[in-house]
Amino acid sequence: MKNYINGTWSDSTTGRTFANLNPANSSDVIGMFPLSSADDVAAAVAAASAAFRAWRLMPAPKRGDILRKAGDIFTRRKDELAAIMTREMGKTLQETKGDIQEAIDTAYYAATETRRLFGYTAPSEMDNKMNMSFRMPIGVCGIITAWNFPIAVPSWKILPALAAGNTVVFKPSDDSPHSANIFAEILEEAGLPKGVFNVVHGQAEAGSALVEHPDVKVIGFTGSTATGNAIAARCGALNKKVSLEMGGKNAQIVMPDADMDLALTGVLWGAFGTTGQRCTATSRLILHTDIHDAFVEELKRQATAIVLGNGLTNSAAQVGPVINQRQLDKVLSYIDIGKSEATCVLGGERDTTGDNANGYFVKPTIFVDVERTDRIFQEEIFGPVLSVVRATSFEHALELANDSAYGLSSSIYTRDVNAAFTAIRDIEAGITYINAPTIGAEAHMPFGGVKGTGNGHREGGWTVFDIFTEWKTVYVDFSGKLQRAQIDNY
Ligand code: UN1
Repeated sequence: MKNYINGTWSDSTTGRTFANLNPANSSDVIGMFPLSSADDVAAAVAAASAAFRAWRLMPAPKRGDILRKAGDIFTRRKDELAAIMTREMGKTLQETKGDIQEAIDTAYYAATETRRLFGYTAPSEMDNKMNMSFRMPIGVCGIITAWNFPIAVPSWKILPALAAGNTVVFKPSDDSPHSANIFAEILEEAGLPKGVFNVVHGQAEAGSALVEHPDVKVIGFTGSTATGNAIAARCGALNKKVSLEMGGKNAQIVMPDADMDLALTGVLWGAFGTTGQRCTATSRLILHTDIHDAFVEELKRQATAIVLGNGLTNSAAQVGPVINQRQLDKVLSYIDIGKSEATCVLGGERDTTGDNANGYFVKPTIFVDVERTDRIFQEEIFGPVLSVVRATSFEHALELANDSAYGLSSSIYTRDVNAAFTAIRDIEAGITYINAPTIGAEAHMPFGGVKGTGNGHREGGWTVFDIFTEWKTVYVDFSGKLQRAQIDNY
């Protein structure tokens, strides 16, 4: 399988490749992909720079027509692409279909926004003069993303970037390269001109070449906090715009007046859906002391019944594997840390039974008696591991929720309207759910987090255009004479 540069499928000039493995069965090799170098990145950036000249001038609603068509093709290829995605990154078919639906929603939303992309007008302080402003495309955007949402998360960045008139070089995760190639096929079939969208596969070498390239004007990144911060430091030095979407340590609070069954289904989905591998996953559960013991008992009972398995071959599977050996090692080492810090009441080990023997499966794991200073309370694990803490009051619950370096998503289950609104106001997170789990963001709403999660940008919704456009301010003076601002009018 190949890179996609200037509308052509090509190997890396290095001739080197990497293997894409099925995490549910590591002996299943999906394909070899190019391990690209700075030269390959440069070829893609050259194509994107050349394509920008015409693409930026195409009327925005015409660009929107292509994106709408891409949405139609994603819809047509949804089942086929879901199977490809499940095979390469492990979540169940139901979830991979949801991932693609998020891209479909984004495509239609971005297409519609091409008829809006509103600017502002404002009165001038002078006679016979008008002031207005327009959103302008920036140029070549470098997009670097993770594997846990191989289509949805790239779509949040790529489709609005294209809608606004930019061109794109996409460096997908080396754990989900096949999905990225389908993304390219779909945009090509939708009629995107050559060079407007390019895919360069690889690892850190390709990613950093993209960040460093002088003709790449914006970087949109989703991934680990360590990598994101390193990218931001380089972008700072190079004076490049950068949008970061990084880690989370999201908390669900359950108050004694909550609907307990609802709160249970919420945490089961939030903590163990996508094998806990969402940046929005529920990794901390804050239980009010009055309901703590009963809730933990019922949670344990229901989590025990979760079926782990290969989403392609086991139709009963509810939770898939973690993504690769490295992540398996990381999750298991956090479980060891957890066992030294707190009490493991469920799971706490790898699952190698039956068909899961060759996959990276980890049993849903729950720790109780977790303290706020524990590493499993503070650090992002990105696996099916839930840390439960006890809160003695509502105020204490909020304090625990906010005791985090991250601030992406959050949730509270309560029937008390005052508590709900106080939580909306006081939880330090980009997203707060009331009586719903920490996962489930919709494509047309701003998505992102505060504190260590991001750098002030929001993908999704109308806010994504703040990342992928620059403002042009225009003054039209029709007075026929020199009018000196701030001088002649006062
Ligand atoms: C991510 O984990 O990077 O809200 C994105 C959600 C999904 C998106 C998650 N719609 O959980």
